[in-house]
Amino acid sequence: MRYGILLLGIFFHWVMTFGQRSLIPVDFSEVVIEDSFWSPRLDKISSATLPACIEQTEEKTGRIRNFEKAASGTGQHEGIYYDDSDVYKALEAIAYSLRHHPDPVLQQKADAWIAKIAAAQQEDGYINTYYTLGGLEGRWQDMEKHEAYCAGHLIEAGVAYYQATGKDQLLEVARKMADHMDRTFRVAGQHWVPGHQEIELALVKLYRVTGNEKYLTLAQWFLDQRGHGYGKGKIWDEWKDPGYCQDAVPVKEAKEITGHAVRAMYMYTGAADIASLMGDASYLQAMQTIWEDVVYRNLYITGGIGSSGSNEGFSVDYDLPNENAYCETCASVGMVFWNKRMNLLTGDAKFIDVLERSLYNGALDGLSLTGDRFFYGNPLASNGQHARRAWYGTACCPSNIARLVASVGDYIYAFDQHDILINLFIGSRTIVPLEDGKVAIRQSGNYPWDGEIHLTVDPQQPQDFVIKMRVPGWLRNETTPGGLYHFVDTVEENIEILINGDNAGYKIEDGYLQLARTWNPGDKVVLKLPMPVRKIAARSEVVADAGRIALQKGPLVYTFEGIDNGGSVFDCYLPANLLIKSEFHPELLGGVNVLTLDGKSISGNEAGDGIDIRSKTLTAIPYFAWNNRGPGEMQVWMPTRIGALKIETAQ
Ligand code: FUB
Ligand code: ZN
Repeated sequence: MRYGILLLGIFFHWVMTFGQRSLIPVDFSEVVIEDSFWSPRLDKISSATLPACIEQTEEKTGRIRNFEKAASGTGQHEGIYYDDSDVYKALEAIAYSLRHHPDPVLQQKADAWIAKIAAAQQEDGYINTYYTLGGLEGRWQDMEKHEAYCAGHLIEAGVAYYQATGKDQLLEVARKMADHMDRTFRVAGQHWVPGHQEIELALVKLYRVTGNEKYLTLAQWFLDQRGHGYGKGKIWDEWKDPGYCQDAVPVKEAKEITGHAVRAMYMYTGAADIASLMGDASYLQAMQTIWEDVVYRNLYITGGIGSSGSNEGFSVDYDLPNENAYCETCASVGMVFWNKRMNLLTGDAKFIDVLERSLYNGALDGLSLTGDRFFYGNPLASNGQHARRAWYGTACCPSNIARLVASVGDYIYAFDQHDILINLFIGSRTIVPLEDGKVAIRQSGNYPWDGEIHLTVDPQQPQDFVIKMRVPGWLRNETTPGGLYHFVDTVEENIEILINGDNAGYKIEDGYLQLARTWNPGDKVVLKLPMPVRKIAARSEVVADAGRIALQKGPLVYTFEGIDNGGSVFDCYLPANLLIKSEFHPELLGGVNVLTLDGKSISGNEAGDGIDIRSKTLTAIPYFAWNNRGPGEMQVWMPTRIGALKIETAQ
């Protein structure tokens, strides 16, 4: 049943795609993770992050009580109007985690929550505890109120839980809500512009799993509602700022990124899905333009986006402050979603380069190494005022990073009729159903610390196809597409590729090393990606990074934390001709690579009429691992000259 439905979805996918390039993702449920970097993180999600989310959702806040009350029709809503979404996102994360860690107790907990959610659903399919408890007459009035957003997260959870467990109670609740929205808006011809996007991408998932085209049509309908002045509610009537939720112009006509970063990411994720499934090139054009605006002018080196706290989103081009960076965890998670879809749509590896940057840096930073502390914002410098927290009033980030990490299997492989794409280098196993037969793939290595990747390719019998292994941008001397950041030096290091022990010829196309041949059962590929430490500078327009460099090795951006550097990092700079030593420290921060370098520190001299410059050995750790030993000074972008030793002050 499960595979029948899934294959039906894929069939429609092919049929509707026509001539347009569109790849098929291998989803988390088909991938087994066996990786020295990610497996312990998946373990932490199940042993620490999910218990933390469950405790907060069920005991410390009223999120589950809201469903109980809505089912019984008595009591007051507790919390914020979008709190239902956190329950759904936690369930989605549980679903992904169950796939790796079967856990009957956790599954019982999820089943119990799902029963409560189902009991809270109205006869007509509507579900939202804020309005059920606050008065159903108020529903679907204020488009900012996140009803469709919560519905979207319900759908994503229903699909994931079904994929992970085969149980469809939550999926049925989700379908009923989707049907309710279809009747209420599209069929009735009543405009609705969701103030917070999410429903669009979720409906595409519902379409993929059910094969029911109605959900795809509704997804596109929601997308096409935007930009025509149909918005009603706080954003439009009080703030008079439709650009905040990307509603100033129709999606296909958008030329620049505006507004709230998470809303934008979720919307463009849905738009890319729709473009790929509908074969509609006009969305693609708009998204290429917007993507360039984000990546060429508004991206942090960590892959984070949305520098401004006031709108939780984008400000003007190149405004990328470090200490005051907002850079919400959810926005980096959204970058991962969107860039995956852009890659599927175009087959271009540059999107995975950006995805990888956001995943390993901006997003992963949102989760503590213990798994139970979170960052909402992810600054690139700190005076000691930033600390990870157990939870947030608006708690979108904890369950978002939980579901991303637990579903990392979603981002490793993609395929079309005769091609298998290896997008991320994560130890894992999967079976890819190519047109001429299934191919088992096994990947191993020690990424992100080391660039040697081993692949076993196992078709059932000799078979012709192409394996496309991504050659990361950082190896092609492209720090980020578009040149917002560039490597200070050009490194000419050669990739090595061995097939069954012999050096193999290759060509690189669209950022992929293409291995076309007749593959035999058990063929072995070894890819050696050199991983030197690279110095990065930003375009001169990025005032916050002027006279500074950042360091990167492989996909990881590094940072300097006070605790490793005698307490202070703001008095240090990196002189020219820097020698950098790189060494793995298994005992530090769960095992991280550490960079040491001969830097300089300055201080006032004893006479008080000048400065002393001293040599100082400086230590840098991967950015994602900072703030796991308490708050303190930190900065990613280090000055290269005394004149740049200016500390940003909090606004
Ligand atoms: O509005 C719901 C969530 O809360 C958004 O996605 C986050 O940015 C935060 O505002
Ligand atoms: Zn968030």
